[in-house]
Amino acid sequence: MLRALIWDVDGTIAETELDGHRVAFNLAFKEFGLCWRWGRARYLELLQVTGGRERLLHDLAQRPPSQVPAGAVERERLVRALHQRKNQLYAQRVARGEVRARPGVLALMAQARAAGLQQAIATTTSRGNVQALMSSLLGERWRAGFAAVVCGEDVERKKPDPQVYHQALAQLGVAAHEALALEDSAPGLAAAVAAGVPVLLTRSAAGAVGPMPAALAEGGDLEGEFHGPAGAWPGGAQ
Ligand code: XBP
Ligand code: MG
Repeated sequence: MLRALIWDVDGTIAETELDGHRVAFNLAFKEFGLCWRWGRARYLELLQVTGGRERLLHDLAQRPPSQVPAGAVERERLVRALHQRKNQLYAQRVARGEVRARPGVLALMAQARAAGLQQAIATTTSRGNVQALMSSLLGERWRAGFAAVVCGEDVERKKPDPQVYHQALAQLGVAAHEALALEDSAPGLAAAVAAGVPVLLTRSAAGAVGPMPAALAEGGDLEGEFHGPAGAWPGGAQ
């Protein structure tokens, strides 16, 4: 029996990546006097690396030595400062209402609550970003509607590692097969599947490309039709 919905954040609840985090990163680079800019195509490549700080470290490792601080400590310090500033700039954009929920998300959250399902968040993003987005979408009291909120700071290994799902399931007190995950990306899908949680894949602008047979069902926005081995869902599920 289905007892809980577990929500990914970036790409699933809102299209936060290309016009949210990416733009905030570029603003932070500019403020720090760096000539770096991440275009949309480059950012789509970089999304294979989950976590903003990890993404930045990965990008730095590919830059010519003249563009990055020589020492590992200095590099780490720069990445930390850039990531912190990026998150401030991202939160400001969100607070100005520049990031909206994807179609069908708020309706499904309300339906799940009315049906007595528990809800949780299992994300790679920082807690401050989750707080900024969810309070912008649902109001300051949003946290009361979620039995568990597991974020990037809570795990040692980010998605595609299943740790974030293991923690969410433990806090919800449900078995993996009693939950349904909503994910938009390959690393998110892999994390949920590795924890044994079935996934409804809601493809986003920055998320999954190509066939994703590990998903229980897949589609675009949540208000549309989903398809899986059992047929179309929710319209014509067998
Ligand atoms: C997606 C991510 C995040 C965001 C940035 O997370 O990889 O890292 O791009 O957030 P999910 P931070 O889809 O699991 O929500 O900069 O705070 O890491
Ligand atoms: Mg995602």
